[in-house]
Amino acid sequence: MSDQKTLILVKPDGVARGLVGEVIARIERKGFTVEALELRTLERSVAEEHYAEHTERPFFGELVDFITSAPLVAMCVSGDDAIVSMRNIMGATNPVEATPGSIRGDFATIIGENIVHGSDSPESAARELELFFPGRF
Ligand code: D4T
Repeated sequence: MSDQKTLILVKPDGVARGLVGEVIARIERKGFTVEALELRTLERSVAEEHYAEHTERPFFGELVDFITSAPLVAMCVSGDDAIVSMRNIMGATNPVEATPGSIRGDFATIIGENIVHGSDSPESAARELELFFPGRF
């Protein structure tokens, strides 16, 4: 067990559908803490850096278009093994494979609009938290 911090995003589809409260409720119900929270529309440069690992993928352009299209909610969430645990709460990337009871399993149908993002490793969490909340964590 280790105390971890992770970057969680409620993506533009989740904000537009009014699911911010639902996502936060699940985070808090689990026993995790919201350490920082910001509603913002992402600049293209930040989105491209956030998704840098996908630069060569065919869906990269659409991904950046989508994530910058409207406001999102960025959060730093902390708690015991928060990185893996939040990935479990979110469910599989593709909502078709996401278990019912997970956020994506309960609220999403397509991979391009899968409601939430969560860092996938301690290295990603450190990089992403610095990108969204520079100098704070
Ligand atoms: P994010 O980063 O949004 O939390 O997603 P994951 O960490 O769960 O999954 P990912 O990095 O593999 O994908 C990033 C983002 O791209 C979208 N996507 C992904 C897509 O539109 N088409 C695809 O084929 C894949 C693999 C969904 C999430």
